[in-house]
Amino acid sequence: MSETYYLSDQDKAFFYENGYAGPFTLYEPDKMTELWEQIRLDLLDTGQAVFPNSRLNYDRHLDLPMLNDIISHPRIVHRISSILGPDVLSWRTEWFPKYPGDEGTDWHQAESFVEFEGTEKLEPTAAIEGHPWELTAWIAMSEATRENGCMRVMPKTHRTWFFDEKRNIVFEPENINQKDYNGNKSGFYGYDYDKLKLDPNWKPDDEQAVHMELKPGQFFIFTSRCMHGSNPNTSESSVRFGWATRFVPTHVKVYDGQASFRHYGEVFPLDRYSTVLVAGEDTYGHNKVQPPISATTSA
Ligand SMILES: O=C(O)CCC(=O)C(=O)O
Ligand SMILES: [Fe+2]
Repeated sequence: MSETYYLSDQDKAFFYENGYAGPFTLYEPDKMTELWEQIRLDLLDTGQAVFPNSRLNYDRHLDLPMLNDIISHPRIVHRISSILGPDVLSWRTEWFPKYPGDEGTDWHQAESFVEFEGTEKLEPTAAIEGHPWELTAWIAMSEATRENGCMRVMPKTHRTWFFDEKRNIVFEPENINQKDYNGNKSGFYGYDYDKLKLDPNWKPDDEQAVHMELKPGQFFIFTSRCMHGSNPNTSESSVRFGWATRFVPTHVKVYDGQASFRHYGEVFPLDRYSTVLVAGEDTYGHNKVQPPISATTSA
């Protein structure tokens, strides 16, 4: 029988208590580093990309088999399924590079991913109170340390909203690397997440933050309701490459009734977009669903 990687009862209890779990290992550092060299090259060819003119490289798992192998890998899917249930869709993947000198990512919370413009990207149709219906596996393609901008999470914050993710705010790329946060630069890739604070005078208690230092090939999972962000990259020359892979159960409607969406000043037409069924089956029929494209790398 092939190996399984479902969360232990202890890991599940930790997740429900804290809003995140991990780190876990997808690939050993040497293997991840080798794969990453190839992935970086593959990313440059946007000929088959679903959003070919986007500098953001969203959803490249839809055209690059190596990335498809990752989002459908049992080491990720089993852990995600342990929380989201047996029927799981990958709905988005997103690159988060942080170069030396780059600001940290503002503390933030999300669930339906309004993302500052327009409306909900995700709408659950069978949500259970207290049970998350979206998860991210954030994978370190290169090492992530406190110095080069690793992610940080605020345990136990997933039960309380500190931000209104449904408020629309303006993309202001000229403000990148400008905002001071406790002596460091912070921002949200051209948005100011502080503008979404429910109480403008509230300040997160940074002392409670958990810093997710990861080796290449490690990942952690979290519900975006759990307040998270990242440190600035204060290193001399170390680039932090993170890949956020996002999942929902099949009962969630993705981009429902939307022909395109806007984000970071770009427009993303959805005519070639599809979710990918990474576990179980889709009995809801809410979304365009495709199976993972062919696997090419070994586990
Ligand atoms: O990588 C980062 O700095 C931010 C990532 C993030 O917020 C996410 O994956 O939801
Ligand atoms: Fe986030």
